[in-house]
Amino acid sequence: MQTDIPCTVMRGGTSKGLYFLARDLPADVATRDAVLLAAMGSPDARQIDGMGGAHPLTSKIAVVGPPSHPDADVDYLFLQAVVEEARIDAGQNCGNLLAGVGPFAIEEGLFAAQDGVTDVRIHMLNTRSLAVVAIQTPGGRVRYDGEARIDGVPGTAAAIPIDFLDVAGSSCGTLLPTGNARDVVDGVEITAIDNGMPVVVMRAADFGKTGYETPEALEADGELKVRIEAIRLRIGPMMNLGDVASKTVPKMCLVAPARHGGVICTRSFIPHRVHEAIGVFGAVSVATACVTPGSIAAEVAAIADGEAVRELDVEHPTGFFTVAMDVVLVGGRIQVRRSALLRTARRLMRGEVYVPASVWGGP
Ligand code: NQM
Repeated sequence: MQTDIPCTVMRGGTSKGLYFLARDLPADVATRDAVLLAAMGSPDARQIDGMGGAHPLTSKIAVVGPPSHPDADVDYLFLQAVVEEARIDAGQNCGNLLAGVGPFAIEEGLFAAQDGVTDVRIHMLNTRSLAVVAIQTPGGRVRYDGEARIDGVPGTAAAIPIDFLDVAGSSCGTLLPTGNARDVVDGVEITAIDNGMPVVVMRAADFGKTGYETPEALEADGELKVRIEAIRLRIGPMMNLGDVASKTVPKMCLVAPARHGGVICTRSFIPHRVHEAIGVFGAVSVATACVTPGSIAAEVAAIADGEAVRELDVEHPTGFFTVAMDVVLVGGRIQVRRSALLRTARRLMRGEVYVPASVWGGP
């Protein structure tokens, strides 16, 4: 016997995942997680018995429901189905799946679209923060095709601009969680920062790397991974994240001087696989580090000071990620007023996902 659960598969930015209405999943968290593991096929390196794509970026879940925040139109909970462990992680946000939340909410009748462009205010439950996404809705219907191109996704699609209002320190409590723009861990200078995603920025050169290696080459370097993981385990508690041994944060980012006209070049460990691009909030946090006086990223990026609003092109293995930042310096400390960026998304499939009735018998 199997239980069928309404489900939509969407590409959100450079990720792909299953989108559910909160009401279609079990309310009990342990049962919900068992259902989601079964739906994804975790734990298994190939996720062969489920919908997961055998990579963290294609083993993601969005749970969307009515708003629990007075300024929001919908709630969004991001859940990472860990590929090779029987674990659903709610400890991070995902700005890529976020891009699909507006279209999904409209398609599912959670939020009414208007003719033209519909702004959807999304309450991101993982970080208790707000995003505003602008969805193209000619005639009140979601439009997916368009001219916007994002690196890491073939072709073009309708632009989904995203504005973040209050993500600084949303996971760690404050933008610079150690209180410093620079710390030394295991003899390596690092910058720990959280502007929507806890990220540790480190010079690639300090690990004997150029920072321009392919993700595959970095993933194959066992010695490098051991050094980076040791730093992650040490810095995690200093970033107010507690023991991070079995958490997906902080992300570890090697940086090097930009090579293609951007401000900085990145290779992101998320935290064990290496990203083919860079996460949305990961890019926002690195871009913020670039304008934070005294940080490792600011030193490597070497951009001019003084402008309050600017667009920063963060280079990654498959292109650029452009982040618009509105920041001010107050008493030598940085304050983020707003960050914005562009994503696209596409509805790929809608139907029912089946899980064994022994996992959940249904509502
Ligand atoms: O940083 C990858 C991704 C992400 C998360 C990761 C994300 C983000 O590319 O906002 O989007 O760092 O786990 O989807």
